[in-house]
Amino acid sequence: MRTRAAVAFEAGKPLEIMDVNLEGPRAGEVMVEIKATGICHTDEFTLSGADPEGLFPAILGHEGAGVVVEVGEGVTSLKPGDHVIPLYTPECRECEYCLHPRTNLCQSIRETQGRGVMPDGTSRFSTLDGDPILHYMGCSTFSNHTVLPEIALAKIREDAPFDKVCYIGCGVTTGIGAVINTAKVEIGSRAIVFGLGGIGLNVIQGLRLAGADQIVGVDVNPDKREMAERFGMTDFVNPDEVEGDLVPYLIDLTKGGADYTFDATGNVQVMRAALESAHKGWGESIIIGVAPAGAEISTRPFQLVTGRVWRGTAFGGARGRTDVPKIVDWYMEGKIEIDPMITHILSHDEINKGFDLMHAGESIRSVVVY
Ligand code: NAD
Ligand code: DAO
Ligand code: ZN
Ligand code: ZN
Repeated sequence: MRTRAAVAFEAGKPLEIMDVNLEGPRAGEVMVEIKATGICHTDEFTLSGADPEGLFPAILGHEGAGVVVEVGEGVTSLKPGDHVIPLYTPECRECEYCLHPRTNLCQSIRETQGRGVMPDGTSRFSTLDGDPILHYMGCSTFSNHTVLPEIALAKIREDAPFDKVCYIGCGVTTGIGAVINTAKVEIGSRAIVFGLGGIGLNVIQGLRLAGADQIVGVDVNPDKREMAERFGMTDFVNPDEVEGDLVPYLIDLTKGGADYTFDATGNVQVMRAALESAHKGWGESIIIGVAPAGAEISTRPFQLVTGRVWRGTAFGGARGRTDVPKIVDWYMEGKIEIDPMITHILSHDEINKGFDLMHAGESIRSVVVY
């Protein structure tokens, strides 16, 4: 079939909105009509060329929601008409990783997904001239229709609005999951969140949900303060306004260091500050941000010898097919909020504007509605 997609032909160039060919689903695959897609910082990371694994030409987008239109041979868990959220971290429920209780990093299709192809090693997308176009993070939600493996789709309730729950496909789950699944924050904890963007705000609402007593937000952009307060931030720190070093200031503010700190910036200096502002003896620092190609983190090993813990998290430690439908329920039941964070709604043709808004620091989440 033909569908309309925003294609990334080259790093650093705007996406081109065009008709492309999409082959139907093969065995174990599902075709989905995407109804809405969020533009995440990670799409920009790839488009800008900072992603060492970035491939072109490709159809980017990994945060979306839509409806199943066709299922391939052997697909048993989904049928046409089902509402779904694509998963860039699949859940096969069979591989060594899925069976291990301490990770969500299903590896069953990791190698082919990383090469921008389906598990059989081929792409379903091509230009109208027949040149192949690659998939992205196994999702390619910047296309009106896409094909994914069955294990990379979470079935969700049908009354959930696509233009809101698409954000659960990455930002919401990553932020809330980092608190609940990775850090396992306890009631009464003190926490610091570095970076109050689309991920950091969800860390903040996760901390509120977990019952944290003190939630410090750190951002160089003072415009992020208001929204973060709305989601539960108790103290705001702009590093540019702190006299002297940031880390001792934060340790003082949290009465000895935070029980949990989170990096949601992708900046390696910030990651170091996050680790070092965690409490001596027990503080844990969780890296969420994705750093540019070749970047390295550093600290004095004594920081770890004296009891601080450095961790990372992908997709908030969530097992997508199991956890994403539950997070959709939390949203529908009013336990979590999404609407205020969706600051811009765009048409498919306006998708590049979403990247401009992100660069300007003017959006939290731009959502493209098809
Ligand atoms: P964003 O651009 O919306 O937010 C980043 C925020 O950090 C901005 O508000 C910015 O002002 C702030 N910031 C930048 N430099 C800072 C500094 N030196 N000190 C304090 N604040 C600073 O980005 P986002 O969508 O929230 O994503 C954040 C990071 O998370 C990115 O690196 C993204 O790639 C990554 N990410 C990781 C996962 C995962 O599974 N681990 C998933 C999605 C996104
Ligand atoms: O299993 O080796 C692996 C990699 C899994 C990819 C996880 C990516 C998480 C960070 C990227 C941010 C996605 C928006
Ligand atoms: Zn994302
Ligand atoms: Zn698996």
